[in-house]
Amino acid sequence: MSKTGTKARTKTETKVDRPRLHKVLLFNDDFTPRDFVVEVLKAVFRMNESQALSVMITAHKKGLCVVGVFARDIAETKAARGTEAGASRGYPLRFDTEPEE
Ligand code: TYC
Repeated sequence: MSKTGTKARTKTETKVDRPRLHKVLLFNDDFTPRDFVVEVLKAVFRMNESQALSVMITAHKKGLCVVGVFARDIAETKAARGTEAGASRGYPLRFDTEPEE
């Protein structure tokens, strides 16, 4: 017991880190048709027309756009499906993933 009458206690906590979420990024290019980008966003990311248009236009104007945030394996699968959809038609469309801070 200290002079103040308080007793030192030791509390043991086990902290479990939540798995980090990953962003899916869409990159602009000069060749993939806008309509095709919109169709891929709707098919792979289950976006409606106006969401897909807005993401496509942002990537087109700014160079890239965050499409969404997902658990790592989901993000990687969606990015690969989007990139493959473009490649299957000969377009350089590119999606990639990045861990969230
Ligand atoms: N820049 C392309 C064009 O003008 C359209 C486009 C938009 C391509 C977004 C990729 O991520 C992209 N046809």
